[in-house]
Amino acid sequence: MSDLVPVIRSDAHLAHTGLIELASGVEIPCWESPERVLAIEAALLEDGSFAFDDPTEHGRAPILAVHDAEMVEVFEHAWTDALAAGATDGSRAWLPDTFLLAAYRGPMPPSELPAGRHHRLGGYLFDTATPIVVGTWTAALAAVDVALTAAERVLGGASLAYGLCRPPGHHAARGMLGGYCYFNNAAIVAEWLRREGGARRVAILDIDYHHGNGTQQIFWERGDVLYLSLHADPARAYPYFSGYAGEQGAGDGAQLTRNWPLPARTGLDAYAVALAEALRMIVAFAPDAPLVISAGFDTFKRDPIGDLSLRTPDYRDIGRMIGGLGLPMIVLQEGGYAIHALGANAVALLSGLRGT
Ligand code: Q9C
Ligand code: ZN
Repeated sequence: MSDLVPVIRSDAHLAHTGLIELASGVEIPCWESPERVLAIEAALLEDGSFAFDDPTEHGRAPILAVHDAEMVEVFEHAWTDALAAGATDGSRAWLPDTFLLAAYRGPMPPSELPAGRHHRLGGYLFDTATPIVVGTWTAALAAVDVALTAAERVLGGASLAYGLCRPPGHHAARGMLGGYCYFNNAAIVAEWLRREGGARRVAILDIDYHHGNGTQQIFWERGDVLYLSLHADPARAYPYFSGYAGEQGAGDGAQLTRNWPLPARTGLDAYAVALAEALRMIVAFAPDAPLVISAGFDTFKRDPIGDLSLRTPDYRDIGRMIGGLGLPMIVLQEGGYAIHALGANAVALLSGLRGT
């Protein structure tokens, strides 16, 4: 237990800075900022139990195993097309004017497409929280490499590895970006464990404050991937349109999605009851791969966009509960916006997971 925990991190995220986001129609600084990762890195370094490493490149195949190829292409070229068209002077993030909802065309056949891929991006967004800047594509690719490199460390024998992903991933669906997420790092790892890691059954436990709509969508009909999520009740919380208790998967994936929508101000006691249920489902599913954990600290009592009430020491208890499964674990960073507490919360969770 004295082994250092591998932490995979990259500087590529630093160039992904959106500047502003819209909150209830008001322009505010982006909560999802580079400082989040810097704060976590500083705390892990200070703790001394962690060994930092950069990711290795895995190319596009693992991404295309999960995401729509056209979406990936449009995302890759949105920034340069916007620049080339004079649609941005490069000083601010790009966001499309229009979002292509199913209701736009109704009974009409699909329309022809605009020439610029920055405009086409509007066919793949579900909110305004995925700003595109010059470093966004590179950062999103690096976050996937961070996640896959962490997975490789665990397959290589580490009982726990932490992928310090930024941007996060769990709101990105097969053909849709949103919620600060571009590529679904956790889903890509789960699919990669199936295709390249020799696994037959992979479980994903999502403890971010928000429902992981993207991960749920990607594996909705899959009999080989269990998706479990504890999150704020979407009746009041983002992303609003998924994460209700009745959503439990379909087809081969029937009963292999499960959601625990939580009331405002949920603290450790009620959280632990839901978590224990989720852990029992993981045991029953009997994964033969490392557990993939989508870890968000926006469940923290003082998170600026959350309303749950977990405190720093609670993350150690949560970690101990999950670690009690005895499964190897790949922890991937999702949300968490209380910058001053992110480092302590990450140290607490990871310490609990490794049983200290
Ligand atoms: N006023 C993750 O935590 N906007 N994404 C919320 C609140 C988007 C959160 C607005 C929140 C996305 C990975
Ligand atoms: Zn979140």
